[in-house]
Amino acid sequence: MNEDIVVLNGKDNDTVTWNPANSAPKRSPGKIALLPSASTLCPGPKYCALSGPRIDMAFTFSHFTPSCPMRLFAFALCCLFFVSPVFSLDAVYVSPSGKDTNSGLSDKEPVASIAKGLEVVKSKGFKWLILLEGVHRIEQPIVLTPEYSGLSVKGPGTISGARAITGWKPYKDGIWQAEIPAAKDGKWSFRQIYVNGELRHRAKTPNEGFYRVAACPEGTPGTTGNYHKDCQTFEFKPGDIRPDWKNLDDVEVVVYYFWIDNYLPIESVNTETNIVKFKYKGDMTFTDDFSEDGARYIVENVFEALDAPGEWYLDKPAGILYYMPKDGEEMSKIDVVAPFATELLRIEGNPMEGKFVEGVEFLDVSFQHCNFLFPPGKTNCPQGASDVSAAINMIGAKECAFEKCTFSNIGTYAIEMKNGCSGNVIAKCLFHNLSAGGIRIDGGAAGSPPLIHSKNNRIFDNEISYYGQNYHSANGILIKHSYGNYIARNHIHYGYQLGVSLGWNWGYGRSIARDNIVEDNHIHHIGQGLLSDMGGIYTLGPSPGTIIRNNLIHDIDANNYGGWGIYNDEGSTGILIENNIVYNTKFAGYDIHYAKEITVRNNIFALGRLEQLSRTRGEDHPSVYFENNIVYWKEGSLFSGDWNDRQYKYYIHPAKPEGYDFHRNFESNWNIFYNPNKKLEEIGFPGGKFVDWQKRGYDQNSIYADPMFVDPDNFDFRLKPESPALQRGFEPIDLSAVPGLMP
Ligand SMILES: [Ca+2]
Repeated sequence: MNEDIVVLNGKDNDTVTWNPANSAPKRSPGKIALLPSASTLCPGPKYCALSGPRIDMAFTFSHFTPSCPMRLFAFALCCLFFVSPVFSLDAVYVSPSGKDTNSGLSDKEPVASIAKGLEVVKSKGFKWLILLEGVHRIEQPIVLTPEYSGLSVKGPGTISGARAITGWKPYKDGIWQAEIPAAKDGKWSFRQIYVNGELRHRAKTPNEGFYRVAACPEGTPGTTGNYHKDCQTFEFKPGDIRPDWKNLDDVEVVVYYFWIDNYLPIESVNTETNIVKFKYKGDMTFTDDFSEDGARYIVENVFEALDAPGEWYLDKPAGILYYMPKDGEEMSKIDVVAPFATELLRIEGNPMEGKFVEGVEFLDVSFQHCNFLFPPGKTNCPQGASDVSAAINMIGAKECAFEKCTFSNIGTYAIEMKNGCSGNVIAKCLFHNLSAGGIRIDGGAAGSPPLIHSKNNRIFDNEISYYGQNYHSANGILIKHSYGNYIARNHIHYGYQLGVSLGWNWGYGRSIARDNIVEDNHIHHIGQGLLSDMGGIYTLGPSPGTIIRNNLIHDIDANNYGGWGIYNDEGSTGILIENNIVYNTKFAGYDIHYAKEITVRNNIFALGRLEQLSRTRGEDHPSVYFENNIVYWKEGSLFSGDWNDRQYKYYIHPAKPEGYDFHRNFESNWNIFYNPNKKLEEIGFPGGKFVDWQKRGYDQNSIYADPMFVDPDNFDFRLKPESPALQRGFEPIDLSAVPGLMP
C-alpha cells in the first residue's frame, strides 16, 4: 500500500526508508519514503509533499486504482474531508472557458489564464493552482520565481504552446493552404505541425530512404587523417539538389553521419560543379561515418518536394502554410496546430545569489507543443542534440517535482534542469512523441561555484518513448555535468541514439560527474539502424561511484558501427556495472572506447549479432575488471577491436617506488562464455584460441559451458537450478522492478 508514496520534506518522517540519492539506495524496493500520518489516508499512487501539516491535501486521484477495500475506505475518507468546508483547498482554479474577471476561488468561477491564476495565488498567499480540464494555450512561458516556493499546480489541464491553424482552402494537386500572417511578418516560424494530434514532417526529398554525398571536396577521413574536420561543402549527384527551389536559403540539408543528424541550411548551389555550400560548417567530414563513402542525407523544407501525403511547407515570405492531407483527413474537420511558445515553463531561481525556488510541484498536468529554431551557427552538433532547448527549464530549483505529468508532441527536449538544481523529482510521468529527448540535467562543471552544481535529482518510474523524432541524436535521459542523481525504473524505448547518457567530459580530465545511479531501467529499440556510435547506456569521462545495475537493455541497432548495449566512451572511469542483462545488439553488448578502472561483474551479455565484447583502444593502465559475467552468442565474433597488451609500470605502494610491471590492461576472469553452435576450438579469442588467450593471463578460471538459461531463444535469461553459473557464484539477476515486461 505504501510503495507509491514519496515524501520530500515531511516532518514526522522517522520511518523513511529511502535513502537520499547521493548514497546508494537499497536496490529493492528502493523507492519508499513513508510519512506515517499520511499513510492512513492516502488511497493510492500519489505524491504527498511539501506542505507539512497540509500533507493530506496533496492527493492525486486521477490515477487512483482501487485495488483493495482498504484503499476504497481510505479514498472515501479523503472525499469526506474534501467536501467538508473545514478542509477547503485554498486553491485558485483556471479553465480555458473561464474569465479573468472571475474570482478563481472555485471551479464554478474559474479564471481564464494561468497568468491571472498565478496573480491571485500570489495575492492570496494560496498554495494550489488547479488547471481544470481543457487546453490552456500560452504564448509566453509560465515563470515561477522563488516567491512561488511551495506552490502545487494540479491538472488535469493541458498546457500547450501551440497556435491553431485554421482557414484552410484548396491549393492544387491535393494540397491545401492556410494563411500565416505572422510568418510573413517574420514573427513566427516553426519546424513541426501536428495534425489531429500527430507530428507531420516538413516536405522532403527523397520521400523514402536517402541521397548519398557524391564526393567530399574538403576531405574524407582517409585524405585528411581526421574525421573531425569542419566542412561546409559537398558534391551531390546532379539533380539531387537544385538552385531553383523556392526560398532556397530556407532549405536544409540533413546529413546523417557518425552519431548525429546535422541540419545545414543552404547558402548556394552550383550546378556546374554540383557543389552545395552551406551557411555554416558541419563538424565532420561528409562521409558515411569513418568510411570513404559519401554520407546519407535528405533535403528538407523544399516546396517543390511537397508531394507525399502528410508533408507540409511554410512559405515564410508569402506567409502561407501548405499541407497535403493523408487519406481520411477531412480538411473541414482537421485540427492543425503549430508550436509558437519557445518555452512552456520556467522555474527560475538565482543560484549564485542563493535564491532558489523550493518545493514547487506539478501533479497530473499535460504539456504539449514547444517551438525551437536553431540559433544562427548551430546545426545540432556535437552530441545528444544538446543545443536543442527544453520546454521546461529549471534553474536554481530545489525539491521541485513533476509527478504523473504527460509531455507529448514537444518540439524540443521536455525538461532541462540547468544550474543549481538539486533534490528535484520527476516520477511516474509519461514522455512520448518528442522532437528531441526526455530529460536533461546540467550544471556547473568541475571547479565551478558550488551554488550552481546540479545534484541529487531523482528520475524514476517514467516512460520515455518515441523520442528524437526530429532531432534523432537526442537522448532519453542526458546527465551532463551533474552528480548524485538516481535514475530508476524508467522505461525508455524507441529513440535513435542513447537511452541514458552519463557525463560530459571527453577524456580523463577532471569531471564533476559522480555517484549517479542507473538501475532497474528497461531500455530497448534504440538506434533503429539510423545513426552510429550509440547504445543503451552511455558513459563519458570520469564518474567515480556511478553504478549501472539491474538494467534490461535490448534491441540496439546502429547504422555502420557502434550499436552497443552498455558503452564506456572516452575516459570513463570508476564505474560499477553489475547485474545487467543486455541482448539483441547489432554490435557488442559491452563496449569500451577507452576507460579506466571500470568493474563489470555479474552481467549477462547475450546475442550480439556481429560481436559480443569490443574495445577501441588499450592503454597503459587497468581499464576494466571483467569478472563473473556470462557471454552467450550464436553469431558473430566473441571479441572485436583492439585487445593488445601494453607494457606499463603501475605504482601500487610507496615501498616500491619503482612500481610494478604489468602488461594486461583488461582483467578478465571467472566468466562463462558459450556459443551453442560452436565448439570451443572453433571460437576465436584475441590473438588465437582460448588457450592462447589464457596463456596471456586472461580468464584463467573462466569456462566455456552452457549457462543453461531457461529459454534464451525467447530471451528468458533466468538460470536453471543446475546452471554452472549458479554453482560458480553467479547471482541471479532480479528483473522484478524493471518496467515494461509481460507479467
Ligand atoms: Ca516529398
